[in-house]
Amino acid sequence: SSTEKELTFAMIKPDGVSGNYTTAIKKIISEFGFGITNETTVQLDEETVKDFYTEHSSRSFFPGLVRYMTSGPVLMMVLEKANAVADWRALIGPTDAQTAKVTHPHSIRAMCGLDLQRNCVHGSDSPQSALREIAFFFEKSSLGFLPKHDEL
Ligand code: DGI
Repeated sequence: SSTEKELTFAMIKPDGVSGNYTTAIKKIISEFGFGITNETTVQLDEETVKDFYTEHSSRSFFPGLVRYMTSGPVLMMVLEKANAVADWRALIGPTDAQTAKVTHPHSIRAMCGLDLQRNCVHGSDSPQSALREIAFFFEKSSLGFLPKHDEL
């Protein structure tokens, strides 16, 4: 690992936003030394979610995933710190929130996730994914990253 700052893409999913976990999650983000360089709240549409999760398009859970991710607003954030990608993944815990409650009880998904699908938060799984996901949702400009989607 390096002391060089790194960016990752984080999202509080619809159940996290509607369950009022935003403040608690942002407190964890700040306590663990991440800077939030950009954030925007949006209502994702079906097409955007299908595009974002295109690697899962042939899976049986895909329609449910799209329905869930469009069920309410999400909060998207660009996080910055050394080792941001791996450190954010470690903080959110395993994909299945039920597993997280057993194996990673202090993780964010253990705190606010419900199950394998409704797991409350997203984090990029590699530095390459992080750059792709940030570019997918944010436009780089002289002002920094600007959201590509209409803000709420
Ligand atoms: O990177 P993660 O979000 O931890 O996991 P992923 O990239 O493998 O999957 C993306 C999302 O798709 C995940 O957060 C929840 C959903 N998902 C993945 N595998 C399953 C799933 N949903 C259901 N219902 N069943 C699955 O097997």
